[in-house]
Amino acid sequence: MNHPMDHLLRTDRLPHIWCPGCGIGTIVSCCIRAIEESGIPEEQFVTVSGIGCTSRAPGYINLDSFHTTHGRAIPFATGLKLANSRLKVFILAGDGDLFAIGGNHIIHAARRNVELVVICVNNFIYGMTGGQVAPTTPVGGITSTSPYGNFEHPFNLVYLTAAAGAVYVARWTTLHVHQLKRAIGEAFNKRGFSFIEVISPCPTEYGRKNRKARGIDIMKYFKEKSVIKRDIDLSTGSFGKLTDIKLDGEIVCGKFVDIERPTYLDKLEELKTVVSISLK
Ligand SMILES: Cc1ncc(C[n+]2csc(CCOP(=O)(O)OP(=O)(O)O)c2C)c(N)n1
Ligand code: SF4
Repeated sequence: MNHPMDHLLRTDRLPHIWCPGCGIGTIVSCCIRAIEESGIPEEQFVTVSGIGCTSRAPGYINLDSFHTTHGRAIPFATGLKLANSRLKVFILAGDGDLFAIGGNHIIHAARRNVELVVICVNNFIYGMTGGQVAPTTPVGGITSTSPYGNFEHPFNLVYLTAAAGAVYVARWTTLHVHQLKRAIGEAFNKRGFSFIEVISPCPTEYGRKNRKARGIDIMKYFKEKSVIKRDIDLSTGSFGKLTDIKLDGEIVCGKFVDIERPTYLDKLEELKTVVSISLK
């Protein structure tokens, strides 16, 4: 029997590679539902990924899609947007991809306000390559390269992108499917750089080492520990209530930035006008 969303999946590529209990499939489902509900013609959407388990997602989505090298999804996507400003370009990438090797690109794309939607699958680890420590691994988290517990301070991804200049910033878990779908839809309608962090289970590499070996154990943790806060506005500097994610600690979810400011292409057009007038 066909599913109403089948036309947005490359069903000939299925079954997918993800482990049982992995959260990436849920995120793909939220993306394609948001596309469907957005009313924006499907042919305007393009999806780009880097590398890692997450990066397989665009391979399963039936849109124009590109699987680039580790860390380079954002510069590639920026090129697409600059070449054709009508495109709705969204990136699906891992926390390791976006904030380790590609860490430089994400802060500059946010600073420039390039119109992109970045959906970061944060599973607290490098999933595909054997569960190494990531820039998001909570302090004390066990990974294959931190067997006695991670001692490095992790990035708080929503602080970082808000501080860099993103016009839309939100965090949800894979438990919050309605909120996540709505956030992706809102981001598709923003002019500028949007960032959505999705806290997602990796039972195989992260869960197994941290007393949550099944996807359901991690979903229970999300249910018990996630707190939706509606009164945090990172664009005005009300940072106090948004704590870092600690091992087994609270996960503060919500929309933290939703502002307007000129995009990179707006500024470029403005400059072209100024230059053409001054050359006359
Ligand atoms: C330039 C480059 N460096 C390193 C790698 C090896 N590599 C492949 S996937 C990966 C980790 C990806 O982790 P993350 O982005 O968190 O994605 P996940 O697998 O957890 O979804 C690494 C280091 C690579 N493929 N290319
Ligand atoms: S290793 Fe982790 S992130 Fe990768 S497919 Fe398996 S559960 Fe998902």
